Parts: sequence; structure tokens; C-alpha cells
Amino acid sequence: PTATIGLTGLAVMGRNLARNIARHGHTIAVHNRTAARTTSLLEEHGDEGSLVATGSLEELVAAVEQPRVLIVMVKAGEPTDAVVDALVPLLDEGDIVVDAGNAHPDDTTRRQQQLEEHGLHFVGMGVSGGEEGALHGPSIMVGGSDHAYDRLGPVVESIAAQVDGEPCATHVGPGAAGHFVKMVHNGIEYADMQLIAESYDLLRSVLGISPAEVADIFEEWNGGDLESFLIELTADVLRHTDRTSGTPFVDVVADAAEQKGTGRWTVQSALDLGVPVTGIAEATFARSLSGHREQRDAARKVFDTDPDPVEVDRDRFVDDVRAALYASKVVAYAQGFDQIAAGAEANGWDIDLGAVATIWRGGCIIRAQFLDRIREAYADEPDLTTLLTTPYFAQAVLDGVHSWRRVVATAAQSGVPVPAFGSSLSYFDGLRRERLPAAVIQLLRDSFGAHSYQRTDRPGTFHTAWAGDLAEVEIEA
Ligand code: NBP
Repeated sequence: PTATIGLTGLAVMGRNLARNIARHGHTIAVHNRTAARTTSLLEEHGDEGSLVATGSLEELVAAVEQPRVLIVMVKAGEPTDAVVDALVPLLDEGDIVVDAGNAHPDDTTRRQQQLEEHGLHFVGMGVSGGEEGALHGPSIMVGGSDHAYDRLGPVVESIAAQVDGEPCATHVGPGAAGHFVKMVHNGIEYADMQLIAESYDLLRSVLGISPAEVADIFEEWNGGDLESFLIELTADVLRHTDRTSGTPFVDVVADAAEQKGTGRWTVQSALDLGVPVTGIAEATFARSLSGHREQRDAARKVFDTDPDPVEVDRDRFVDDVRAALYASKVVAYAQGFDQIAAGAEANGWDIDLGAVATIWRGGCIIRAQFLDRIREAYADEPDLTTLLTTPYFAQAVLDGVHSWRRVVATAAQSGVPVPAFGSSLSYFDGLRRERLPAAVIQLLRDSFGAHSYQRTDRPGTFHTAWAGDLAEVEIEA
């Protein structure tokens, strides 16, 4: 055997990841179910490094040095199971199978247990950055055993994006930790994009400006603390016009956002963990709403569709939206990091949240300047209760809070939907409130279901005889 590593699944992602690995001086054996993809990879890019073409999984396995590292980069779900099941009988004890697709963390846990029975290591590896990232340097979140990372780490750290001399790849934790963190990354990506979309909608609808003018605003924002891949990309896509009609391209694209499921998975997991990821949840629901064509058609027929005009000062409104976007983004990330902390605790994974912020600074879709601030916050205080209250972010939110309120109020007045802005502001207000109306909920629960309550003035659990003499009894623990 001559190859350091093997890879099966040569669609866009696998093909680019294989080229990236070869370009970094590693000999890689490659395979694809349909041989034509393997042939074309070798023909078109065989000169970029040491690529070894193989025609079957048996040949692939035979080509890789032991203990073998075999990356599987096929469609998530059943195709991944089919490939992993076919690999197992061909492998030897200590070999490592790496699923680099977007797997659900529960699938990764299941596959890991299956392979463990055969003395094999299974790694769930989250790869972010799309096809460009896969080729030029993605952000890589690796789960699984130390043994697996000893073998895999040097390769992934060499091919990952590099920021300030540090690779955007790390051993996140054991088990499904890598795929869990990748799932939450994608959830944050949903929230980020929804906040951007709401900002665009507000600027365009309230100010009555063109997409190209909105693009200019985003470009300007990209020079400040919002600097990020997605803000820059927003300026680019909003400036684009349709080749045939010349209309803004954003107006010829159907307004129903699609989803592959990672946002939904994030929200489902957050519900189980009891973590309020309101930004991600609203972003996921906003995509669902956009796809409900029949209901939208029905509503448009009954209700006025035009936004109500609201008088605002243009420059001040632009700056308000910027501040609201930043504050809402801080909330979305704080919630996402809360979810990672909760997932780590529930599963017994020791995840270094500062390291997660570090590897998201480059390569991935949510890469942003402000991840440096998150990394610093965790460096100062590894067991942070919430990112929101750290000096830098607390100040950012305080600086922006009046803008945030004005934007949400203007949106409500003019009828522009801002589910992510609005829910982020409510989350902030909920956290900082001296007394929440949850006391009313406790009273109602005790009243109709004798669910009991606790008091602020003394310890213990109590019930009031609401239907009787209103006597309060203390309930034995
Ligand atoms: P796809 O998700 O479109 O999968 C296509 C690949 O799966 C092809 O190599 C295909 O082989 C193979 N495959 C299928 Br489908 N069924 C198979 C089976 N039963 N046995 C063997 N191979 C099978 O490819 P992709 O877009 O490159 O994504 C790969 C993975 O990376 C996915 O899990 C995806 O979620 C993840 N991911 C994608 C992106 C992105 O930007 N696209 C980003 C991050 C992660 P064939 O050539 O013979 O049909």
C-alpha cells in the first residue's frame, strides 16, 4: 500500500477534498461508485498531487497504509450506511472510517457503536465551507477517539483554512461531538442568513431603495464589526441583475427558501436539551413559512399586501438596522454556544468552546471577524454562563439596544416581518428582566393541575387549595 489516506465519494465535496489533500503532499487513494467520476478526477487534476485511482472498495482498502484512514463523502443517510456497511468486512482492527458528510449526530453515535463491535474507529467529521472551502481550506470539526485523531489530525490540520497561523480544524471531542458542533454551526448559519434577509427587507421596504443600494450598504457594513463572509456575499448577490431582463436578480428568484434539514435538527435537539435557540428556530420556521404557497396566496387575497409607510431618517435607520443586526447576531451565537455546552454536558463530551470559535474564524460559511471576540471571551472565562454578559458583547448590546428597539418597532408599524430580530430582542429582554411572568404560569398550573410552586420568600414546594378554602399546604419533598 502506498496511500496515507483513502476517500470514497467523488461528487463536488469529495472531489475537492481529495484534491486539497493531494495538493498538501499526502498520497490519497480515491474511489467512487460510478467509476467515471474517478477517471475524470485523475484526468483533470491528477497532476496536482499524488492521487491513486481505485476501481472498487476492495482496491481502495488495499491501497491505504494501516491503520487505515478512509473518508466517506457520500450523500448523508442511507448511502452513508450502505458504504460504511460495505467497508466493515474489508477492514482490520484499529482502522478508522471517517464520515465527512452532514450526518445527524444520532446516526454517528449509532455507526460508532456498530464499528466499535468490530474493533474499528468511526469518526464523524463536520466539514464546512461548501465546495470552495473543501478545495481551498474548510473548517473541520472532528469527533471520535484520540487514536483516530492521532492518525487523521495531521492531514486535516494541513488542509484546513489557516487563520493567524492556526488551522481551522480541531478534535472537538469524542463520539458524535464533531457532527453535533457541525449541526449547530449550520443552525447558526440559518439564523445569520435570516437576520441578513430581514435587514435587506427592512432597508428596501422602509426606505424604498433598490437592491443595488442595499448592496452598497452591506458593502459598507463589511468594513466594520459585521465583517464576514455572508455580509460580503450579500452585497455581491444583491448587486447582480438578470442577464435577459436586467431586473435585480433577487426579484426573479422564487421567494421560498429550501432546507436540507440541519436547521431543523438543531432546533429539535435544542428542544430536547431545553436550550432556547430562538434565533435559529425562527430562522427555520421563516423558511417553512416561505414555502407555504397556498396559505400565502390565501392570505394575500384577504389582506392588504403593501407595507404601511413609516417616516424614518434614512441615515439613522441604516445605522439602526446595522446595530440591530449586530445585537441579534450576538444573541444567535450566544444561543448556539449555549446549545453546544448543553449537548457536551448531556453527552459527556468535554468540548472547548473557545476552540470551536477559533476553528470557525476561517473556512466555514459563518466565518466572521467577531468570532475572534468569542474566542477571547472563552479564553478569559472558559466556564462562561452566557456570552451575552461578557464585557465586549454586553457593551455591544448596550450600545445597540435603542436601535434594536426602534427597528423592531418600525418593522411592526410598517408590517415587515422580522421574526429573528424580534425574537432575539425578546430573548435579551427575557434574560435581563427582574421578574418574568412565569409566576403566572406557575399559579395557573397549580390551580388547574395541582402542579405546585415554589416561593421567593422561603424554601419548599407548595400547593394552594384554589377550589376550596385557599389554604396553602407545604408538600413533602
Ligand atoms: P451528494 O450528497 O450529492 O452525494 C453524491 C455522492 O454520493 C456521489 O459520489 C454518489 O456516487 C454517492 N452515492 C450515493 Br448518492 N448513493 C450511494 C451508494 N448507495 N453507494 C455509494 N455511493 C453513493 O454529494 P456532495 O454534494 O459532494 O456532498 C457529500 C456530503 O457532504 C453530503 O453528506 C453533504 O451533506 C456533505 N456536505 C456538502 C456540502 C455542500 O456544499 N455540497 C457542504 C458540506 C457538507 P455516484 O457518483 O455513483 O452517484
